[in-house]
Amino acid sequence: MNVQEEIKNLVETLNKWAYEYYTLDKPSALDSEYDQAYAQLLKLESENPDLIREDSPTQRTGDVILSGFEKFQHPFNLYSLADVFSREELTAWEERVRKVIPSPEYICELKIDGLSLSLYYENGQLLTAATRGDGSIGENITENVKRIADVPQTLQEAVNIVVRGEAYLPKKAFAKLNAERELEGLPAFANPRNAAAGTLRQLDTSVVRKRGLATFLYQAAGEAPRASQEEVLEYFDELGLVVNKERKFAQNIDEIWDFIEKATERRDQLPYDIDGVVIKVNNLTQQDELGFTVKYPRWAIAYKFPPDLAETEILSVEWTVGRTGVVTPTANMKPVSLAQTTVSRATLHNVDYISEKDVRIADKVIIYKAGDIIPAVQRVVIEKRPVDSQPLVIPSHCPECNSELIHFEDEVALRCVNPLCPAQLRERLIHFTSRDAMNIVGLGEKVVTQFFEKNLITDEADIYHLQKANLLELDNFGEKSADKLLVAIDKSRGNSVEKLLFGLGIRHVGSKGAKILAQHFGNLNRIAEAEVEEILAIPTIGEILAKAIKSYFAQTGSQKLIAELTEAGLNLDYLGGDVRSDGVLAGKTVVLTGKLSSLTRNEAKEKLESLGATVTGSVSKKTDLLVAGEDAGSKLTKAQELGIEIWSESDLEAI
Ligand code: 0OX
Repeated sequence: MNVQEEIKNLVETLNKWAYEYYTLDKPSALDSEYDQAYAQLLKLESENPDLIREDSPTQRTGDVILSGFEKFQHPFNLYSLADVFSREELTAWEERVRKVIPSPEYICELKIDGLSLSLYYENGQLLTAATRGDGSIGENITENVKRIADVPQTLQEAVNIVVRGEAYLPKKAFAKLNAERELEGLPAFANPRNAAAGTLRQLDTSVVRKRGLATFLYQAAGEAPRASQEEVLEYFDELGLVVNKERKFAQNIDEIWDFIEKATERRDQLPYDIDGVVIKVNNLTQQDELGFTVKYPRWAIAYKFPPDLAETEILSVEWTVGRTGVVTPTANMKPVSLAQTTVSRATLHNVDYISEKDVRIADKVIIYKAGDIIPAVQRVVIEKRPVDSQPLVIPSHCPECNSELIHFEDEVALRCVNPLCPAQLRERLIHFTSRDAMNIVGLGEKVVTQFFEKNLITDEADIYHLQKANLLELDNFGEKSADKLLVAIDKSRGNSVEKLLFGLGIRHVGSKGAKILAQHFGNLNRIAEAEVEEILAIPTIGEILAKAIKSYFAQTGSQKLIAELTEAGLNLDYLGGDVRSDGVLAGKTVVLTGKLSSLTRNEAKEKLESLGATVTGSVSKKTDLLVAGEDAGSKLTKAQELGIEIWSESDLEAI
């Protein structure tokens, strides 16, 4: 077998396995077999780049940074659904249907609480994916949708078809994402739907891939490929598109209601969020007869679930200090069952929230799960408030170190600004060792807390001076675990610097921001010395972050810590590989436009980046250089107007 054939075989086998895994839910290969075949394909492709096939699974995982999303005009108006909230309203709709179609057959589907999107396939290839937008104009999110694992790049048949469906974040992926965001000091997403929406609007496609979005497709837009909704769904399944299996025929309102009741009961056990049930007339000719109102189809309706509520009592309010000094209130409540879990704590967010809700000790409150996950207070039952009730006392001093708390004007948060506050230090250390930061395996929250309590570490640099004897002082620590931890600590010295930068816990600096800064400057000392303007020259970095960096490194405490970490042998360079801080375009912001002939756009981008440039999508005052290929249009004109340096493709090649 020649290489070309071997590549073809591998691509076909891997695509088949992916189809079985994601669509049929019946994998025929082990994960390790898949990984092995994938690695072999990668190897052959890197040795024979001209034999890389468009349908290769490796082409789906390559990531890019997008500059934004273009508007997308849908060729058909994408209707949304009318909502009903009660059996009465639903019955009224069903009776209206019956006036036109005397004995309709309905199909009941779960209403997935995600984000509506449409996929455009031509000759079986995914060409474009767009959000619904206002139903007429959406956004082109093709690159991101290509990173959703269960969306086939190639259908099982080479057809032209437009499909609509929902992209959603499974509950498990949502919980994992929020746990990670908490570690990064980023606000948690309120619910999986918001998280899915935020993910689809990511400019860094690698983020989309990692977050684990999934889809359910439920409608053919434009000309229908089959005669009924059920047949359309079966056809989607044959094509390799994921359809929800939880659907049922119904002949009348009782059968519809039965499906709704069962869905209500099963809702919490489903691995994804649903917010209701969609009922559709099954026969597509009958759908046409019913037609549309100005906004909605008459042949379908959404029954929306009422929110789950429970009443309980506030027992106490606890204030905890996070690593950035933010002091957050949490209510302890009488345990109560809510949406199938027992709830005894609810976040009260911040001082503004407390005064807005006027929550008091001993109040009876109605609680719900924000986004079906996080318990929150909907309202106080004022008529049940005890007569002697008093507003909550907002602490004036830190519950851990007793220093005065500050309520900055531009913030809702209450802050402990004592840099030596033990709670902050402990939380900072936990953050420093966490996976996206220094990733010291074996040095999690419990171990850090023990070291901290035994006074063995007081700041980040102390971690690197721990001795085996210190480790053996800890509970459940023997020779083996001590040696292992020492190796993990030592290994972290060699991390690429973005991990350290993120681990320092600088306000507003998440792991992504840290990476961008590290890539751009190449070394921690260069970041520490950079002026706000220099940092702002990076297009994706805003003023808040730039100022936060400047003010962090201006503090003597930070300078001392960096000196100690340097002394302890930590690597301060960006090791990501391809970016050279000493390249001829180091620190320059470059835009590529027009058609290139000798390089692909990606190759040109890689070349520019290897010369130290940051490549962005639009020309602005911040642009240093425009590389213009053939037929360059408005970007070239704008660059000329702004007096920006312009290179041709051959200028770039000449370097
Ligand atoms: C859902 C869902 C949404 C589409 C256009 C007319 C009928 N969120 O799960 N919409 C539809 O169908 C609409 N079906 C669904 N299952």
